[in-house]
Amino acid sequence: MLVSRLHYISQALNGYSHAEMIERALASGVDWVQLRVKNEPEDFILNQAQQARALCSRFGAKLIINDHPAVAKAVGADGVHLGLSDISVSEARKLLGAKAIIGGTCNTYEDVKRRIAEGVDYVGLGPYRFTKTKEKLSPVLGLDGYRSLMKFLGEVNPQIPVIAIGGITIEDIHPLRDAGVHGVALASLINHADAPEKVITEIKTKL
Ligand code: TZP
Ligand code: MG
Repeated sequence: MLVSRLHYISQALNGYSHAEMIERALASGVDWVQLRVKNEPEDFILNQAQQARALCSRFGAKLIINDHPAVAKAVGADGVHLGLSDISVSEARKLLGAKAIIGGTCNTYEDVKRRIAEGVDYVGLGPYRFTKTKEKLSPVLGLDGYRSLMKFLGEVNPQIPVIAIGGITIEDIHPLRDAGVHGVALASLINHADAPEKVITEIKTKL
């Protein structure tokens, strides 16, 4: 399975729903969507996920659901992204099947070791910088943190794609790529862009 180098993370913004923002990102060129809905009831998330599923199918994009494997199963999503306090990778695999894409968040050496041992398909490593998008943010890693964790990861499993996350801007992409990451996950940069297509094209070129 090929993990995209650009993961779009949804946000509801300026009166637009997650599904509406996802449609805007898809129309602007993303091919990998993570539906990330916080602090809402599961039936609300299910509704957004159903819309996201239809949109991603129409645009030929992958759909990953953050935090909610049951929602991922119900809508036939391509996979889930699991935080450190969500259900385990093996439980998610049991529920979603062998072909499901399972990503896992990492912030420390311990997390990296755990996620690799659990058999994730990609590692979401972060945060790179401070960001207001996530509550209870783990310690910021910065470029030095990435360099040392990437070195460690290369020794443990050089195969696993690493997706950088957290406050990433266009200027961060080359240094992150040089540190060895496979790609980036972006919320604000795409969601707040006046011309998302231009931003997405530029990111893809840099990656
Ligand atoms: N996990 C670590 S940072 C973050 C998540 C979900 C938020 C990324 O969003 P942004 O707006 O690109 O900083
Ligand atoms: Mg989570």
